[in-house]
Amino acid sequence: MSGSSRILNEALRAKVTSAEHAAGLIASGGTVGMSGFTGSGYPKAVPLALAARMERERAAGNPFRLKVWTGASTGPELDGALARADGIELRLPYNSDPVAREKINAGKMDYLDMHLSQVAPMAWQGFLGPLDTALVEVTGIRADGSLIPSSSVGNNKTWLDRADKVILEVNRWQNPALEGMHDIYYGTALPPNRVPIPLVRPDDRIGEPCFRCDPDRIVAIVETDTPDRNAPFTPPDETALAIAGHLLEFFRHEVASGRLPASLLPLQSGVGNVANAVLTGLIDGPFENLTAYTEVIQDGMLDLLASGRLRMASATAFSLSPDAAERVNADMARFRDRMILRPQEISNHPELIRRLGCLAMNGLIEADIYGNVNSTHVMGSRIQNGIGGSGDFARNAYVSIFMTPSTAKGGKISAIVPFASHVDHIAQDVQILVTEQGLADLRGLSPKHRARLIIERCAHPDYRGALADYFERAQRGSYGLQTPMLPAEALSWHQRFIETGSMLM
Ligand code: 0RQ
Repeated sequence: MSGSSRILNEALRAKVTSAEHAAGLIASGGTVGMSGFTGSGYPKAVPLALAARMERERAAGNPFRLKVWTGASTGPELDGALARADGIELRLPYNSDPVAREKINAGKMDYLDMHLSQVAPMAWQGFLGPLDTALVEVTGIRADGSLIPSSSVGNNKTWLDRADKVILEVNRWQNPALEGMHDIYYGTALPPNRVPIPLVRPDDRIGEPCFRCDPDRIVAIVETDTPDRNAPFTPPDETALAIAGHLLEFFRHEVASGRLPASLLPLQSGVGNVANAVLTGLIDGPFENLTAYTEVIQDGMLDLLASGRLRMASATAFSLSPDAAERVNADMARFRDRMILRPQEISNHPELIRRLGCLAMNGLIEADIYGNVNSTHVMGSRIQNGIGGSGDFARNAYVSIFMTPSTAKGGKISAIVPFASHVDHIAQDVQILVTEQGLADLRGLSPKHRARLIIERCAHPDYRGALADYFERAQRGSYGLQTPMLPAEALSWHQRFIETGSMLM
């Protein structure tokens, strides 16, 4: 594909228009399914035009609001701009934009935080209501009218199939060599017609490289040339390196004990400092021929691919720093055959994750002494981001690992608490807990043994004594002794933080 236009289908080329015109085709009160996952592949021009229109309409006394569905997080031109214009009535399934987060926590925007694998099936089941418009970024349009996906796949196939009308952004900034990297599976169906998904290895291709889309439903096409939101990458700090060290030691031990093969099992990794440190650490580790069956390809994953340690990576999106994005773009031909981007209902499919035996590694906000994990809410009520794919992977993983620094906010918050103020992952879904202090292998342990190990291995020394004291007293004064608890005290650490700005006594 070359030349000035990436729209090789003549009939569709006639639908090219301005972002303002395209935004004018979207009616207030409707639902728009947008592309975008972890800051990649989201539409960049029409949402800005929509936000400008929302501001104008609001000034004229006609509030203009939409329900916005995506794959996961997007960028400031989408979530940031629409939230600032007070234009989002309901948002699902994941958000990390700071402006949108403030609106949600101020009660001005409804937010439905969902398991990422469940969004497309629920849209098909009809539980989420009708979908008026699909607004999807693509890399190009082939002569036969099929759409070359962009740097994320997310829920785009479902939005393109389900929406009454389709608006496309064709982004010239996306590397044309993305063509052929995607695997769009068209075999899903609702029960009772659902059949097994024929994927048995992370590198299996079971679908098509492009999206199909009925050209009659495409009402507008906007051409853009704008980069994805690529957040700069901070090198791992001491805490992240310590967590990575404990985890790599655990993997070595599991291989030596015969519980994991020498090439491990397909890796799933969250994003962020700690996850990147773990992936970087694997470059120097003894493991070869690794694979990844995960949600996003981030910097560390790319380094691991470049080192040859990682044979291939399957995901639904990229999430790269500007440097890494440049490296991928410059060397796409080399990377392309070793990366597969799939719809998120396949990248995060519980049945596939269980069958492939993924090693799931995710971050957390807090864990309690029994290993219940809160991934989403600060002090039980303030949403940070959302559950994302962590639930899809954690419950179904071969080994479910959660990792975090043992404190937050300069030591004023303990990440290990008597009782989690919100629970995303119940203790049964949390097998390994790691902080910079150490690693607790919770497999096969009853609640009281889990508590002793978590306090001893994972808690920060500033909080360890208070946790041990709470646990001892709970064993004497609890209503029952299966999972000892003092209800009136269990959330007192959070209350103290809310009142004094610190959990420290
Ligand atoms: O806040 O940015 O204001 O300083 O949370 O925390 O330590 O930088 O860690 O980037 O790994 O994020 C759980 C949020 C961790 C993430 C979470 C504050 C902390 C900071 C970020 P600031 P860190 P991370 C599949 C997996 C759910 C989705 C998921 C997440 C900010 O991992 O969103 O797992 N997970 N997806 O200060 C108060 C605490 C805190 C706290 C952290 N106990 N109390 N604030 N913070 N702990 C992959 C994808 O879905 C892409």
